[in-house]
Amino acid sequence: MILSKLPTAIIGLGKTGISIAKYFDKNKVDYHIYDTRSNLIISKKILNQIGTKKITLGPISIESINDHDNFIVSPGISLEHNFITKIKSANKNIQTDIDLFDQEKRKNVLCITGSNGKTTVTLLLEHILNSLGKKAKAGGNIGLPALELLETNLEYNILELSSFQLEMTKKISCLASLITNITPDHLDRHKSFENYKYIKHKIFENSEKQILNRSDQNIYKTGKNITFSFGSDKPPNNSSFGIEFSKGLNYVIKGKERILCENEIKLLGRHNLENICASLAIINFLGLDINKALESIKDFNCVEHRMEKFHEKRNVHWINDSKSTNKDSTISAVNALKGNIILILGGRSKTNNYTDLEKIVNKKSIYLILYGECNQLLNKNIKTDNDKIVVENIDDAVTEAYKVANFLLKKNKDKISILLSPACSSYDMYDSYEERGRHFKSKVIKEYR
Ligand code: UMA
Ligand code: ADP
Repeated sequence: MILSKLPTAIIGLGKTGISIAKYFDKNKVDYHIYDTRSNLIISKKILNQIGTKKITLGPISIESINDHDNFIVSPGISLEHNFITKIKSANKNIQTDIDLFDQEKRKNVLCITGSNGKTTVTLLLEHILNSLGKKAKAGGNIGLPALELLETNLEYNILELSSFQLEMTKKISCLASLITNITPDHLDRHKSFENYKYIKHKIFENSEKQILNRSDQNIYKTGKNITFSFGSDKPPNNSSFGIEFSKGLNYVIKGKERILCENEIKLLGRHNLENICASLAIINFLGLDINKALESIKDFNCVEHRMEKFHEKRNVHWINDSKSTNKDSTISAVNALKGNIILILGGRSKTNNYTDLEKIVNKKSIYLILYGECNQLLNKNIKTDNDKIVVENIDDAVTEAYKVANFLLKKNKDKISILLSPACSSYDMYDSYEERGRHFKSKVIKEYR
């Protein structure tokens, strides 16, 4: 509830800011939008909707801060930003769109966070629930702002929440919540791993049920029961899910029973079996039909830019995993593949510590192509006797990867995977990981179809 005679300030004129403006228009709340980018080009559609009088671009002055009591802040804006510090020291109220969503008291809210696998679990859950005839929709970090979910009557509201969104959120109440896993990420913004872990755990605070990942030491076990848990080990009870490896194949198990084999699904890799376990743990908690859920999982396709096998010719398989923006997701990606692997890494680095990745590169004899802003840093930090080629950009990476593939084709008959799983953000050369992934795919299709 916004209780103030002054207009509410919305900070950020991106997807979130626009969704808040729409929500306020509907609820007749007066507002003013700020965006610190002076050169932001605002589309005609947005100008018509909001009007120039309600928008201020450029640095936010102290006078403007005094014009408001309440500030609704977009996730891209860090707590460290100097105007956030000023707003805080002026004792003003700071909230997020997720707080506004919470105040609507929607029933059956399911919240997902984690370092890797958020989007896959969120979309899997949406897919399973819809296949079971339940009206469910996913929003939040996945791209559709949370407030847009309010436009439809839903049986289940699924929220993918990032650490950016959770950081400034005061309260999100839900029926069940889940942290897929926690490994260091976004530490440039959150400063320490401890703080990042704390922010991720905020998702559990007002959740009726916490669905726990038993195998992840970074997820606090609160002492509450661990029924409806998931993990990569054997489950402790019949309402929990895990993974078992037998005779060359991985299986999803419920209690002691094998319920799904990796060769029955379209998703690649053991990490995706973990994502399936996470989704099934929620479905089981909701008391829904697990057998029907398993059937729907079998026709769930990979999500674009996540282990997306988009081209195959002469035993060379091209895979776009551009969403892999940290080294842990790249480790999962290479673990998912058999045969020869040519790995394209690069972009804007988030760390100097590539020890775990270096180990797996050597263990699996992976050929490396290093591109982008951190190509030299990767070259220095990943030591290997295998071939390592340093290039400037994705186009050159594709050309070099294909040369290595041709060399391998002459040498042995094993399957060859050329994998873009960069372990770094895309911001050195692209606006998003999607743009990077699309560029990669179009270059490959243009040259090697
Ligand atoms: N802005 C400022 N000052 C700043 C920073 C940003 O004014 O210091 C302005 C920008 O100029 C821009 C606006 O804020 O106009 C953008 O806001 P935003 O960066 O919060 O982005 P939105 O368009 O609102 O999108 C956000 C999420 N973006 C981020 O968290 C960076 C989207 O997640 C999310 O899909 C969307 O809300 C809907 O909920 C994207 C993302 O990259 C996909 N997420 C990160 C990730 O997945 O790793 C966390
Ligand atoms: P997020 O939304 O958390 O970024 P995604 O589902 O989009 O997660 O997957 C991002 C990347 O992480 C993909 O490249 C994928 O290969 C990898 N990944 C997905 N699920 C997991 C998991 N459970 N554990 C480790 N890595 C994963």
